[in-house]
Amino acid sequence: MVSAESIRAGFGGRFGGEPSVVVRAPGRVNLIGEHTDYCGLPVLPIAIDRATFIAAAPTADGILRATSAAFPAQAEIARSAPRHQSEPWHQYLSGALHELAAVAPGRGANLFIDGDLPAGGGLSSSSALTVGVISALAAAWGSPLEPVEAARLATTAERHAGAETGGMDQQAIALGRAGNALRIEFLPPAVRYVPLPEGLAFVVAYSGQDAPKGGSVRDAYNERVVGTRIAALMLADMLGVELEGTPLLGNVAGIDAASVMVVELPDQMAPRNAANAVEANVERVIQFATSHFDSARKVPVKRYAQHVLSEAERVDAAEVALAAGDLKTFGRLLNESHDSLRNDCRCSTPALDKVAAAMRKSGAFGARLTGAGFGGYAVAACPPAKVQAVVEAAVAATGGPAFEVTASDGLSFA
Ligand code: NG1
Repeated sequence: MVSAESIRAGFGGRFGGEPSVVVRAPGRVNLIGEHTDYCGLPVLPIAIDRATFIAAAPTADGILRATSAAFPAQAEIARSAPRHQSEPWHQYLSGALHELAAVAPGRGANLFIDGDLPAGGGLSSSSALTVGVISALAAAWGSPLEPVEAARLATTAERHAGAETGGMDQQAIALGRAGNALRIEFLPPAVRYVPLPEGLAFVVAYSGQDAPKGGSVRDAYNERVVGTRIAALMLADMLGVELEGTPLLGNVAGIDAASVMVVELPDQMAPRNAANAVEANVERVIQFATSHFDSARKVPVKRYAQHVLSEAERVDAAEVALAAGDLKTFGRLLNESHDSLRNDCRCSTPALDKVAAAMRKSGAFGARLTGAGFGGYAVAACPPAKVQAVVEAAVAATGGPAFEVTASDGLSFA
């Protein structure tokens, strides 16, 4: 088992001496509110009892050296030129260095990274790494950050790594609280803790397929970001609403007519055509990480918007169900979320469908894919007495791993 002691020993074995800082950055499981954060609409995740640990010590030579127990290839990145990493996990280190450029310039650091948080998609191992590294480096360089600030910098750092991430994962990791889910809002930013009722346990199960953000999944994810921005632009135009900056469905979701007008959206549209249609600058749709996106590429619009607007309503209903201890309703909402992700957002896979169905059948209140989808993990909500049966059903369906997770505290110094 990985602990603060084992990570200190690992650091000593690799670099010699003691780390000056050890950070624990937990993973997260999103209970409901999928593909909504980048639309400015709420999410309901928990931080979990699996984490990535980062041991750090400052050096004087301006080089970041990092070894991971889980990933190959030691990183050696000059602070003066942190870009262009070919190894996917090095991209997150490079993004972290970019965000910390103004902190103790010229200094370097040695990092040893280990943990029990599986990579593979859905449990936020990339964000745990990024939030943890930013927090560890800032502390090692004498400028410790508030967790919420580490989350903010990590969100931008991950966008530099190529996915136009919405910011849920980094905040859940930074601000998680044992026994609670977090309702995270973005327009305007706010976090509210939602106590989890008695009689509710969570199991996560691997689908058997990796969904790496550094590869093909990045493009599929960004396509959904672009499709929902086109939807926001078109809906605002139909409703006669002026949107500033990035068009987000969250800016129109509160308008009653929006959920009616959504059926009028085109099935598919290219960003360039959408911008022309409403006389907007196409840069508002394609920006930042998605700037590599081909503005002439047609993307689904209506069904992505239908998923997002219905999912935002399910987040509200799920919070009410948790407050009332109505776990049947909570489970039904998870199932409906999965169906919408499969049918409208189109980000499920046969393996995710299979493992979610197996967990439901074995006594879960409900089950759904968690995270971006395309592989990775599913989550089930179940009575504590059913945890074993749900784990066994999941392993039988896809080969596992599957295990219970509990809502835990966020980022901490160990
Ligand atoms: P995962 O697949 O867990 O990395 C991603 C995004 C989230 C959110 C979900 C979909 C990153 C780092 N995270 O989560 O912000 O948009 O997909 O709800 O890109």
